[in-house]
Amino acid sequence: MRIDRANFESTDVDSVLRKYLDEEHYIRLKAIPDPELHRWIANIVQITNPSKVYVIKGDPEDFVFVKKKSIENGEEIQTKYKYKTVHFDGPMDLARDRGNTRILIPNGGSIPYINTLDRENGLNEITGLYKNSMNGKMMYVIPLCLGPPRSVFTIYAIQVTDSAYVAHSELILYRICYEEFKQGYAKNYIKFLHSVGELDERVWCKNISNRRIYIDLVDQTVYSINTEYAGNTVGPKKLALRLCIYRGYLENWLCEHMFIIGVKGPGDRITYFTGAYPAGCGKTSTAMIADTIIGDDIAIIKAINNEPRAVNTEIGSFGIIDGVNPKDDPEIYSILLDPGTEVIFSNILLCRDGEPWWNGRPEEPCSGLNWNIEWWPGKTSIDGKPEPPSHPNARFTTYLKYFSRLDPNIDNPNGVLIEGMIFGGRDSDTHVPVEEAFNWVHGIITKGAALESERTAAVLGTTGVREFNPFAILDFLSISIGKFIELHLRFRDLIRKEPKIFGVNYFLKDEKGRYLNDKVDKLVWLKWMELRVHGDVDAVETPTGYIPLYIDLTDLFNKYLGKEYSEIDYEKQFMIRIPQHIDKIERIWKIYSEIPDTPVELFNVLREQRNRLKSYRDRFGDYISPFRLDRL
Ligand code: SPV
Ligand code: MN
Repeated sequence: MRIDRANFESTDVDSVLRKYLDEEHYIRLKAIPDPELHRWIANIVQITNPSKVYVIKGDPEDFVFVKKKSIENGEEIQTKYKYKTVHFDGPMDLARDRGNTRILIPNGGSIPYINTLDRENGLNEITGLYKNSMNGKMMYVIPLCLGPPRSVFTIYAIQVTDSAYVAHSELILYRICYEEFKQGYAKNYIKFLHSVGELDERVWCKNISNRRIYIDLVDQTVYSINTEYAGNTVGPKKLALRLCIYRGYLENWLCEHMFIIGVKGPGDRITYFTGAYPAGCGKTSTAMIADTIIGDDIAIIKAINNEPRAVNTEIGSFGIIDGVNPKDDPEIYSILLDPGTEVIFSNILLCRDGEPWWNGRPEEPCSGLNWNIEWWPGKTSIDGKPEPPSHPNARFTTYLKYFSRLDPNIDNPNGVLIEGMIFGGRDSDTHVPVEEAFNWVHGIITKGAALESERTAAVLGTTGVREFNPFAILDFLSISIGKFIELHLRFRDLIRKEPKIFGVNYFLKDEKGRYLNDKVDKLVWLKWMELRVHGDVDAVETPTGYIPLYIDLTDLFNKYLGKEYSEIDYEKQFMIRIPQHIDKIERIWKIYSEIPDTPVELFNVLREQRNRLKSYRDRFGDYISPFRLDRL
C-alpha cells in the first residue's frame, strides 16, 4: 500500500471505515458524498492505524472537545486564564524546516532555489514513515475553506492530523466548511496529511531526524510527519501556499505571502494594500497598525472584472509574539491578555502561577516552563550565553475577529480592490524607509523579485545573514521563481489599472548600528503611500524610485504621531546609498543569470536601474542627500 494510492475495492473502503470510525463519525464522513474522500481516509487509517477518528463539523462542541483533548494529551497546558493555553514544540522543532521540505517532482528534476525530490521516492519514503504513526492516537478529519466560502476565491481543503494542537489551531485560524463538503460545493479540494509520529514523555516528536514535509502537486496533497511546529504542520497555512501558488500559475491569478490592509485617506477614503515581508520583518505589526485589517499572512489576488481583488485565506493570526509590548502594539498586547479571548501561545515562558510571559512584557520574567523545558532567572544555555526565557519565534494563535480594526470585508466573497502592493525586508544599509516604484514592471522586478532580507528566527539556521527572498515567498515556491515573476508580469494584462508598488524597510541602521526609525514610523509610510496612490502628494525622483518630500513627511509625522520630524532624520533615512544599491544589483543579477527561465524584462529593468545609479553617482557622488534631488 502507498499513502497516495488505495489498492482496495470500494466495498472494502466501507469495512475499513467501519472498523476505525464509530457510528457517529462514520455518519459524519459518509454524509460527504465523495467516494474518493472515503477511499483516501480508509487508506490513511489502514496505514497509520489511529485508535479513533473524529470528523469535525465545526460545532462549538467540536471546539471544546479538541481543546480538551489537547490539554489531556499534554499537547497544550492550561494557563491561569480559562481560554488560554500554551503549546511547546520541543527545542529541535521551533521553526520551519527548509531542508526537509520538498516539492515532489514526477521523474525527478531540479528547480533552482527549490528543494525538490523525485515523486516516487518521496512517496515511498513517506509511506514507510506513516506506518502505524498514529498508533494509540486520535485522528482528526477537518473540512476547511481557504477564503470566504462559495466564492470565486474559495479553495476547499481537508486536513487529517493526529495532533489535537494542530486541529485546535485550525479551528481558530480557518473557516470550517463541513456543510460545503456535505452539499457538494467542495470540488477540486486540496489535502493535508499530518502525523506527529512517535512522541516522547514531554509530548515532543521523538524522530526529528525523520521530519519530512513533502508537497505533491500531482495529487494536490501535502504530507507532513515527525514535527509539531505550526509552519510545518498546519496544512491550510504554508503547506497550502505551495499548492495555491501552483494552481494560481496554471489559472492566471496570484497566491501571495501577503497581508491585506485598509489605510484611511482624506475624508472617508479607504485604500487597500497587500504587503509581502519575510517572517519577522514587520508584516504583522504593519497589519495591526493599519486602519483596517483583512489578513496578516496570505492573500489570493484575482482579476475580477479587470480589477485586482484580494481575499485573506485565513480568519486568524499565527503571529510572532517576541517583542509585543504595551507601548508599540497596544491592541495585540491587550487581546493577548484579555481574559475573554481564545489564545494558544507557543514557545513562550509559562510562569509557575500560570501567567504567560514573553519578551516584551514589562514585568521581569518569572521561573517556569519554557521551550527548553524549564527556565529560571540567570539560566544559561550550554554555550554559556543567557538562555532567552521565551523563544524569538514564540507565537500567538488567535482570531482576527478580536481586532477592533477588523475590516468587515474579510467575508466579502468578491474581496477588496487592491490599489497598492508593498514589499518589505530587513535591510540595515541599502533601501530607504519607503519608496514607490516607477511602474508595475519596475516594482515587480526591483521591489519584489530583488527582495533581500536578513534572516530571522522564523526559520532554522543562523539569524542575521542577508538572504535572497523574492516576494518574501522563496520558502513557499512550488514553481520556479522565473515563472513566478512571469506570472506577475502577465497579470498586468488582466487588469485595467495596476496597483502602485512600494518598497519599505523598517530596519535601516546608522554607522553605530542603531535603528534609524521608531517602530511606529511605519504608520507614516502607510499614510504617504495612500496619498501617492491617489496622486495627492508629489515625490522626489531618485534613481531607484520616488521618495517622499520632506514637507509632506513633517505633516504626516505631526498629524499621526504628534512628532517633530527633523531635516537631519529625513536626510539620514532617505540618503540615496549608491554603492550599496549597485552591489545589490550585482548580487541579484548573478542569481537570476543562473535561473534559466528568468524573464528578459528582469535584466532590462536591472540594467536601466544600474545605469541610472551610475549617472547619479557621476553627478552627485556616492551618497546623495534627498534635499539635493528635491532642489533639482
Ligand atoms: C512565517 O514564518 O512566515 C509565518 C509563520 O507566517 S509559519 O506558519 O511558520 O510560516
Ligand atoms: Mn508568514
